[in-house]
Amino acid sequence: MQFSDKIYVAGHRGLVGSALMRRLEKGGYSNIVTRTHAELDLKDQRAVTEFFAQEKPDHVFLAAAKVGGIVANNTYPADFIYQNLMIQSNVIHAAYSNEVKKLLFLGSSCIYPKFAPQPMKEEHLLTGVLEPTNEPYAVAKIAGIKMCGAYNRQYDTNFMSVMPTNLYGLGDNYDLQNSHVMPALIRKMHEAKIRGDAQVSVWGSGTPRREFLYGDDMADACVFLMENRNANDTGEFVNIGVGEDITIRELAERVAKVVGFHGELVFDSSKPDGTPQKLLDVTHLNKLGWRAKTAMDEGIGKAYQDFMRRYGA
Ligand code: GFB
Repeated sequence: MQFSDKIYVAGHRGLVGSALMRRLEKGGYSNIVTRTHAELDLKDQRAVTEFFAQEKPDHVFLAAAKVGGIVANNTYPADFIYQNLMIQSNVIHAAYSNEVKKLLFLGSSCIYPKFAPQPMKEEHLLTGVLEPTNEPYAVAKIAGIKMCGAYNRQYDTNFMSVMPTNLYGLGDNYDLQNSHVMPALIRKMHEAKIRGDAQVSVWGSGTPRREFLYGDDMADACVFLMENRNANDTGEFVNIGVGEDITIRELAERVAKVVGFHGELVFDSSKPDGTPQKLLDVTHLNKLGWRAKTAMDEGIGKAYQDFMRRYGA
């Protein structure tokens, strides 16, 4: 990726997309093209085709997606499969048609089977049944990986796919129903502290294990791969994670400490647990030359500061 190259960041206002913008600008890239959702609906094939023909980007970060936590996935399965299939199909095909030099497609660690061996290696894809709460989303993301691979095979394109673990950080979604666990806990604990509540409700049993990667680390990994690696080096796709996980109970305790909530955690068994464990094997990524840098407590602290800046009372 050259400094003069035109880079399209699809989804530049999202958690990963906004981190990509910060990382690219810091890295000296200035020829970046973006469109808001209102300006360009990525589900609209004609609009995407016109946009690519007009802008002719050299590099594409495909970070636009319909995303959400466990309950959002479970409540809006049609939206998750339809929107993601449309967005990624339109962008990947337009990237091929317009001779984009390199594209990076962002997936998710939920592509792996519900009971995949842990830590999950890239080779575990499609070796078992998926977790039902997010199966439609996972199927869309698997289609994205396979689409990039198919275009590389048939058309000799250079489309890479990366599968991040659970992400958190600046610009996250703090909606109490639809968000992921980290932002939900930050908000719940902050509000409980302000109100002086004695308890905070944590969904599920608290026993599922999850791995958390800071959004700016994720962006750094994506730019590293775009700058230094090609689809031939990455294989079908690469996991992006930290290589360590914790239980949801441990996560809640850590967030409570950072936020300063000293009350009790109450586990709500009416809410789903989802996959029992999601830990990525990051050997492949480490061999390609990248590892995560942000310690979890530091990352939670920065996310909390960002929450306070945006919503704080
Ligand atoms: O982050 P999360 O919604 O997604 O939930 P998944 C992780 C775990 O945290 C689950 C528990 O066991 C939840 O029950 N949890 C506890 C909470 N309290 C809360 C809360 O207040 N809010 C939320 N949201 N969870 C998603 C997938 O799975 O992960 C997506 O549905 C995507 O497809 C994403 O892959 C990264 O890790 O279970």
